[in-house]
Formats: sequence, C-alpha cells, structure tokens
Amino acid sequence: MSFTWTSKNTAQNGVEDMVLLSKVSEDQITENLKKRISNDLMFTYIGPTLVCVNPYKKLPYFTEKEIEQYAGAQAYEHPPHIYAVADKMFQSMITDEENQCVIISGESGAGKTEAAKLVMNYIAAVSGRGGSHATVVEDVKRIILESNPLLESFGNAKTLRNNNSSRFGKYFEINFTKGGHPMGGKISNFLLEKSRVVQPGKGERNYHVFYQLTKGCDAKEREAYGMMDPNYFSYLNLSEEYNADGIDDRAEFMDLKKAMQVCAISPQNQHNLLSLVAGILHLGNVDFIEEGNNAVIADRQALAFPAYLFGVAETVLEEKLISRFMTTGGGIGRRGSAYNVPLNLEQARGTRDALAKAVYSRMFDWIVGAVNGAMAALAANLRERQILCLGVLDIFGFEIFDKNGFEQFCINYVNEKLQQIFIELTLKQEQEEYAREGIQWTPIAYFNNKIVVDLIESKKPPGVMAILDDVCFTMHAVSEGADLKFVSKLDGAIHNHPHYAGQQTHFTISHYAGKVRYNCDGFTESNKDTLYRDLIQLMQGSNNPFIQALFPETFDDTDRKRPTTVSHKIKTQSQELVDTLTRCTPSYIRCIKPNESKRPRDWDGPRVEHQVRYLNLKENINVRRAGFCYRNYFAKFLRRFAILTPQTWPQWSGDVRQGIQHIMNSVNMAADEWQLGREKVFIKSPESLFLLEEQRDRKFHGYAKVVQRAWRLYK
Ligand code: AD9
Ligand code: MG
Repeated sequence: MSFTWTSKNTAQNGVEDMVLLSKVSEDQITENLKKRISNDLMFTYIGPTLVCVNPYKKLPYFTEKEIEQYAGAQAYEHPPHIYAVADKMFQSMITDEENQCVIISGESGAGKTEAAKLVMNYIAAVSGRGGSHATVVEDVKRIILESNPLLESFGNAKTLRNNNSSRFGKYFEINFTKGGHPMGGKISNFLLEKSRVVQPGKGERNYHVFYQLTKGCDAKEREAYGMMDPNYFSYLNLSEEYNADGIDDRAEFMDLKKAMQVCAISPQNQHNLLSLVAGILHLGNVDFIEEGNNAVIADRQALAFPAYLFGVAETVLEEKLISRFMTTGGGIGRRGSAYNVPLNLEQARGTRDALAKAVYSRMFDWIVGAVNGAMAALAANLRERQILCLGVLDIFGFEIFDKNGFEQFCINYVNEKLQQIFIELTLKQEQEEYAREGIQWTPIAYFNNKIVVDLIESKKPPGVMAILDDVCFTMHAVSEGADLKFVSKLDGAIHNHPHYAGQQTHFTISHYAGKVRYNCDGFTESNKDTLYRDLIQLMQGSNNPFIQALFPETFDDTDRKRPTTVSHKIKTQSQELVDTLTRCTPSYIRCIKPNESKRPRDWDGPRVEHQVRYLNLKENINVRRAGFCYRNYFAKFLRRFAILTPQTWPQWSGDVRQGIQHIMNSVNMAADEWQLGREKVFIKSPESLFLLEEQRDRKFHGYAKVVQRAWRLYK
C-alpha cells in the first residue's frame, strides 16, 4: 500500500489546523475531521490542542521513524501528530524548567488510554538517551511502560462502550532530572469501579485478569488455584460474556506475568495476587439457601477453595458470611452486650459480595503501591534530586448507559471537573486576560459547566453529594427506603435547578456531555461503602501475611466521627487533581469517538458533531483565531529582545512602550500583528514571534540554531 500521510491536499485531506477553517461551525469541524480520518489522518490541531479521532485500526505512523522525525522538530514542519505534542511538552519541560501535564479527555471508547500510552512511549523513547545512569534510566522506563498492561489487567474491562474500558482514573507523573533523564514516577489512581467484580452488566465482562487466569494458566496453576473455565464461576457467568474482540486473554496472561516481574513484584507476591483473584472467583460460587429466615450455605464444599486461598478456616468463613457480630447498649461506663445475628439470604449474599469487592479493590491499591515503590527504589539509587515532572492524565470517559448507577455518577462528575479545567484555562482565563489588559476583543460565548459541577458538589446550598451524604448519615442501617429518601430529598432541595429533574426512583442530570438518567438503586449503600468489622477481622486472621496486610484497620469504639463516604473521597481527590494539574503547564488532547460500532471507516456524523459541540471545539477555534499566541510583561519582553535595536541595547531607560515600538519597528512587524495591553505585550501569530526570535538568535549566536531554538521555546 502506498501511504502518503504527509500529503497537503487540503480539499481532500481537510485542514491540519482547524484555526484555518474557512468557516468555523460545528458542521465544518465535523466535516473536516471526517475528511481527515477517511484518509487515515487521525490527528488535527486547534493551535496547540490536539484532536484525535479514534481510527479503530492500526495506523502505520507510530514507528521508530516517526519518533525520530518528531524529536526536536519544529511544529508544522510535519503533519499533526501526538508525538509532536509529547515532544513539545518534553522540550518545554527542559528548556523552561516548568512541570508539564497532558489532559486527555473524551467519552468512553474515544481513545484516551491509547493516546496516553503513545505519549508515554514517545517520552520513554526520546528521554534519557545516553548519560551516566543508563541502567537505572532504562529500568525506570521499563516500569513506566510495563505498568500499563499490569494495571489494565486489573483495572480495565469490556463494557458495552469499549472492549478495553478503564474502570479507574490514573494520573501518571514521570520525574526527570534537570537534563531530562527519567528517574522515577508516581501513579495516583482513583475510584476503581468495584461493583463490576460481583456484578458485570449483561454483555459486559468482569476485569480482564479473571479471564486471563481462567483461560491462561498452565496445569500446575490450574491445580493450585482450582481454576476452571470462566463459565464455571458465578461472577463471570452472570454476564454470559467470556470473550472480547481484539483481546487475547491467554497471551495477555503472559504479558501480565512479565509486567509483574518488571514492576519488581516478587514471585511470592505474584502468587499471592493470583491466589486472591482465584479466591474471589471461588468465593462468588458460595451460595446460600434460606432456612426459616436465616441464610445457610447451600453447598459447604464450595467453601473449601476460597477458605484455602484466603488462608482462613472454612468454619470461620462460613460464620462470617451468614451472621454478623453486633453490640448493643454500650456507652460510657457500661458494657454493651454482644451477639451474633443471623443474616437472611439477601444479607448473606451482600456480605459475600462486599468481601469480594474489598479484597479486589485493596489488591488493586496494593499493585499501584508496588509499582510506585519499585520506581521510588530506583530513584533512590540516583544522587540527583527530582527536578522536573511530566504528568499524563487518563481517566474513565463520560458514560451514558441504559441503566446508570452511582459509579456512572462519580465517573461523570470527574469528567465535569476536567471540563472545568479546560474551560477555565483555555476559554475563560484567556478572555479575561484580554479584557483585563484592555485588548481589542470580541467576547466569545461558551457554555460554562460550573453550574453542573456546583449542582453536584456544592455544600451550601446542598448539592447532590451533600444530600446523599446527609441521607447516609441519618439513616443508619442500609435500609430499603434510603435510596428513595435520597431522591425525595433531592427533589425537595433542587427540583427547580435547570440541570436537574427527579422522577421518583430516578433523577436526571443534564451534564455538559448529555443528559444522564440515574437509577437511585444502591446509591446510599455504594456511597457508605462500609465493610463490616467481621469481614476485616476475618481477613486479619488469615495465615498469609500478605492478606493480613491488606486489612490494616484498627478499631476504636469511642470514635464517633462521621465515616468518610465515597462521594466525599472522590470530591477531595478530584480537587487535589485539579490543583495538581493547574500547577503544571497543560497540554490538551481531545479524543473523539467516530461511531458506536467500533469499526474502522464507520462515521456517525451526528454523534461526532455532538462531541464537537460539548468539547467546545468551535469556541476553542474562535478564541484561538482571534487570540494571541504570545503574551509577556513589558519589561520581560524588552529584556529579551532589547538586542534587536541600537536604541534599546544595551540599556533602554525611556518609556517602556516606546522601547517595544522600536523593537517591533526593527523587524517591520505588521501593525495588526501585535498589541500593547495595560501591562503586557501581545503577539498574534507564531510566525511573528518566530521573526523576533530569529533576529534575536542571529544577533546572539549567528545562524546555526535559529529555527530550532525559537520553536522549542514558544511553540
Ligand atoms: V474509556 O473511557 O477507558 O472506556 P478510552 O480510554 O477513551 O475509553 P481506549 O483508548 O481504550 O478508549 O480506546 C478504545 C479502543 O479504540 C481501543 O481498544 C482500540 O481498539 C481503539 N483505538 C483507540 N485509539 C486507537 C489508535 N490510536 N489506534 C488504533 C485505537 N486503535
Ligand atoms: Mg481508557
């Protein structure tokens, strides 16, 4: 196949930077993206923002050749590419000594995780070449790359939207020495979707690792873990889906083992992890029948494997699954009485599932901790301190299903927060700065989703999360009425909010990316996320120290603090994330999903246009078109470019504005290319800035490095 991806035929291929569209409308943007992807061009710019359309097929321009081509290259020298964005981040980090982050957004299946991996691959390929710490640097890079298959095995699953859907959020910070050698990193993970472990939806799958283990283990492992085919296990056969297109579970089991090894997880701990994965599957096969009102184990033989794999006695496991230890009547100076309360069928199943979810999520956190520990250990070998940092954010995308629960609510809330950052930094602050500086400017209207963020997280007046927490605290036991009470309280408090509508057992939020109807079923229980003390003590009594360590809690009966809820935790984590991101220089990658069929070449125009709209691409182009690529304080500008004219060099002591005028005159800068604000000078196009930089470099260094330096600095 002859593939000319560098072709510049605009009529056929569309424009490479949509700032150059002849007419800016959602229609035209969609059309341009369509033209490009029909020619296998998945990347398009809006100034520095990269728009990626998911090609749903392997494209040929991700080889060593492209890595070399983009490394240190000028922007616009080559067609738009994610490597260009990654390169710019890397170069700016080193040259400006500023921490960088890339915020990758888009709905579920749009290609965020693949984009994140491309950025990480590129950075690993171009950074730390040579140097004195070659071995450590190579080890760090290997961990950075191999953490992906490891975390995907445990944290990704097939959903109706995406065969490899991330069910957790991840922020990966790579640390560098001043010279750009990777020396470690840190993963922050948040909100793993726990309910999937015990209840994957119809047509979806549980986490990949379960299929990898059931299909991929050898005879010895089959025996050790009591492995059977996936359909033997309740937690897998509930959804009747055992395969995922494009995923080879057996091969990925091998990849998982290699990844665990690279991430310095010892053979013993690899075995511990797989034992727990198997233990969870076997636990799911323990079922109950009802005798009188009480649950009893349906088939006591089913207890053998989970008890063995968790390192606990069968009788203790049985007792903890069918009864709960309760205390009553305690208080100051009095001892309460304690007794075991038998559970009914539903409660026993709930207890079993709660145990499975807790073991899984704690294991997941342990894995993240292990990867971080391995990177920290390598960094400790280096004498240099961490100086710079480059972060890659890849979270779960916005989701709308037929049935949306608490987890969709949290996922969509985090997406709202990220949209806020984009709006704040690219639309709002930019325009506010023009207004503040008195720059001539026609304001551009856009939808600010702050109103939706407030609806969800506001304390006063109470938003959805505050009301949910309140119901969770006031209604103690997980009672059937709690979820309904929650919706009725929502209705009472926020019924007239323009982005809210309540319907008895449901409520709808009009998110920035679309309306989502949430089923209130399970909201209060998921938000409380209590793990009964019995289960914690059960696992603390394991004969396996690895398992004991996953349950480190101590109990204090005098503690009357409100327990932390999931919504409180996600709110705090999201805010911390926003704070971290806003301390870095951000780059944006906006991913677009071209269809629901997951097939290449299938283009659903209205669906794409909807994403173009809610991702604010039109507003982004308009702000960019009317905007200025460069701004800086008068004094700083003057200091940098004073060398250009004899009037200002070596010292200018006159009026600062006049000095700037001299500099602009010296390069014959067109009048409509720049403006002076109150404190800052603004330059419109990159070419004009380039002109200044070029002249400056000529003066300082002669011709040699002119082009590269200017672009590395500012583009
Ligand atoms: V979710 O919010 O985690 O559910 P993502 O992360 O946005 O979602 P992902 O990166 O997992 O989506 O992409 C979904 C699928 O699209 C992948 O499994 C690939 O089959 C396909 N894809 C995405 N990007 C590319 C690409 N650059 N080249 C080829 C791609 N296929
Ligand atoms: Mg993903």
